[in-house]
Amino acid sequence: MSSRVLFPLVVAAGTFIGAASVFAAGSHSGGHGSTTGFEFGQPAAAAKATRTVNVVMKDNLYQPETISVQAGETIRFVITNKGEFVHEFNIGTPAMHAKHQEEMMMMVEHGALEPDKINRDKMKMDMGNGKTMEHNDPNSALLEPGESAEIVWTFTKAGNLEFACNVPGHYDAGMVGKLSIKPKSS
Ligand SMILES: [Cu+2]
Repeated sequence: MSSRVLFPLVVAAGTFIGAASVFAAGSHSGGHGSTTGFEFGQPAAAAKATRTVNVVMKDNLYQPETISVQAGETIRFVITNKGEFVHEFNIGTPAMHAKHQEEMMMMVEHGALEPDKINRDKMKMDMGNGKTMEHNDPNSALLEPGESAEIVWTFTKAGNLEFACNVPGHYDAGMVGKLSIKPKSS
């Protein structure tokens, strides 16, 4: 099945989610808790990176599908969107991704996110509560076709995370990979 069809279908389904309840859950820029409140680590300066991991995004998959790091490592992820649609590389727990998917649905409903285009001006619009839909989470890169970005991240503790694309429909279509953080070797 063509993934070209999937996106509009999912958007139509999303209209059943009341916009008011989505706003109540917090705006996109403020909805993740504080940007420093990640349990599994924090963003770091590029100079601190000890290893580079290249990630290619396509419609709708990642290459590679699994990434393994060690607690204590600082990884420079170089992410490139080689697909025909907007894709995201977002590091988080399954619960974080579920919440982010609601926020992304709101971005679609407000015209900030189209299948192959990010309307960055619309994301900066004040939603009436002093918050915007701006996508500036340090654990995420949201990219149009052909774009690249880097995330430098220090992983502080062992555990299992996912890197995922929370553009509506993509996670469910399988655009999610395993990110395992092994205990620090002593
Ligand atoms: Cu995607």
